[in-house]
Amino acid sequence: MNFVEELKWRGMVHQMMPGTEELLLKEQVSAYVGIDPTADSLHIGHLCGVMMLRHLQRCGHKPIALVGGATGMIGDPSGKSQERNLLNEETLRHNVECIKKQLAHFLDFESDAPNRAELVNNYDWMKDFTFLDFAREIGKCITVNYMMAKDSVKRRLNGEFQDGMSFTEFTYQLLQGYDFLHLYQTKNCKLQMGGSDQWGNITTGTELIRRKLGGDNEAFALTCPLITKADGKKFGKTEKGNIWLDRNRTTPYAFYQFWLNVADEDAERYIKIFTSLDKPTIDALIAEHRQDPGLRILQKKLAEELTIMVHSKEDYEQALEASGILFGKSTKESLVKLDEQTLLDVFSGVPQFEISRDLLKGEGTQGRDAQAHAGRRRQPQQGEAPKLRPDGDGSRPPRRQVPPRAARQEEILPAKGEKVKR
Ligand code: 383
Repeated sequence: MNFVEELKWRGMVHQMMPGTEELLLKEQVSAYVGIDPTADSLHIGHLCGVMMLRHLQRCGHKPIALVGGATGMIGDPSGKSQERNLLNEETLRHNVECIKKQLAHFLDFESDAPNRAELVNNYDWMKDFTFLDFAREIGKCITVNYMMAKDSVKRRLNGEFQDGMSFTEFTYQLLQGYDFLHLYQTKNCKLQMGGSDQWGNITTGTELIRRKLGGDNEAFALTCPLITKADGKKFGKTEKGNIWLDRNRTTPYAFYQFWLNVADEDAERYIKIFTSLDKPTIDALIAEHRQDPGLRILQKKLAEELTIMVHSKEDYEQALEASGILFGKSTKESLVKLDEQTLLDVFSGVPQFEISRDLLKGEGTQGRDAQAHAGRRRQPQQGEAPKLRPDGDGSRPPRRQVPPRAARQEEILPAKGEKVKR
């Protein structure tokens, strides 16, 4: 499989250095993508870089995932209009470990295949590099003029805010550049990839390799477009914030729902980028979807593939079942299986009221009385507007009658905030 061809039909090539395609056709190439440990979980904005590595491996090349234990201590100014606060070392160490675990979901790090993925941490080679050595060996190869011409720097100097940039952040591109040089020398890694925001940093690396090692040493760069949304809003965000890969931050149910709710136009783009389904399969899905977009064939497939890849088959099945709850399609058994957060996610945006357990169970209490006695009716809060959860037929959840009797013990979900299905 031709990697560049594969990326092109998936709409995943933004910029590419001349010669990149030829190199990939000529030999098995080691290529890397870097991720800074700014949080203890990846979010779906990171997935484009991760998917580039995944497609690379499927095409027979060798992926290297770099976790930026060192660069995370500095903070990449690319795309940022303001100086960032530094994270403390303990947080960074914790984040590195969490991200490492997540990456194992996407790439084969275990097999004996020659293109088995590798995981590296730039802290390992940066920690003993002294400032003086760095300034003499690396800083000397690149001019300040060259560094100042990068967008990430220019934006701070001439941009709207013009609030400048610390020397710390200014050095970032050189640190990332040095990683590329290091991986080029130690792992014969000739290609660095990333989102389009990384082009400047990646090319500082290819330039450093050329200047440090001489003109015969060529390294390459390939970036994918930053993911956008058809309505112009930011990709990967909901009212509640980022969509994370960690289930404690974003439940598999909320994750599943996110993909299920993307616009038709976006679904066509995302299914190519974020799944490994091949072209004939995707083309057929798109054709089928266009015949009756109301069936949401693409969104359902996208949500299924992503939930299984990031979480698991069981999580997908649970999310599917939970999605049926508001449509009266689920059983009591499936309700009881839900964890508390998923239950809350399912009901977010649905009008709620508070009621004491005693009143709910009370002898002779009628459901309607219970509702009348209920304290404050809890209206959806800001950002919790009732949402239509597509379940395929596009209909609203049917309105159900309140049962005119007290709730039986087994109908009260244990330790789950006492939610009952009415
Ligand atoms: C650090 C050291 C390297 C090479 C890269 C890095 C990290 C890089 C960066 N990347 C972003 C991040 O970590 O900041 N300087 O959040 C994001 N990536 C990927 C992709 C993306 C970029 O991890 O465009 C989105 O996810 O490149 O913003 O030697």
